[in-house]
Amino acid sequence: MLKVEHIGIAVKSLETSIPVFEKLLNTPCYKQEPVASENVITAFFQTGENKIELLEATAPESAIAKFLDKKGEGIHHIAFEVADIYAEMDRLRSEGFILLNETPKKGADNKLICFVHPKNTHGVLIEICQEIR
Ligand code: CMX
Repeated sequence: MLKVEHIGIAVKSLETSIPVFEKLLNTPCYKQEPVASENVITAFFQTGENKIELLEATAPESAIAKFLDKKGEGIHHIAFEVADIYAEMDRLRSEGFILLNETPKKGADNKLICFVHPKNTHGVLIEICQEIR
């Protein structure tokens, strides 16, 4: 994997959390983007070569709504950039990891994404992502 691309943080409200992260990171939120297929709205901050993604649920069935109910606000996933998401999915499958989608999905910020189940990664939800060119 090439680098940590972003860290996803589950929040109850983008309206209240964006100003906090703008102050904390001393940089403006550069983009808000809904991802309808995931029932979330995202907000992005650039920190050096990595990003922070805030995630607010837009429906009760959203993975973010379930996470907030169970664990409360906090780090939701770590996303790694990969050069070839199809090859990386094959590699992870062959190593016995459980992928949460069969084929890459279109995620926020112009990315193809795939999630790895946290039960095989010591409780950390992992995303792999590749920029769509
Ligand atoms: N990090 C670590 N563990 C997590 C987790 C997370 N983000 N989300 C859920 N879990 C754990 C739960 O605590 C639970 O653990 P226990 O079995 O020990 O209680 C287990 O995973 C199952 O959780 P659940 O609440 O029953 O939830 P589901 O099985 O319905 O779903 C998961 C869990 C990870 C499969 C689901 O959230 C998923 O498919 N996630 C990938 C998609 C996603 O997260 N989308 C939102 C972000 C989209 C984006 O970034 O654009």
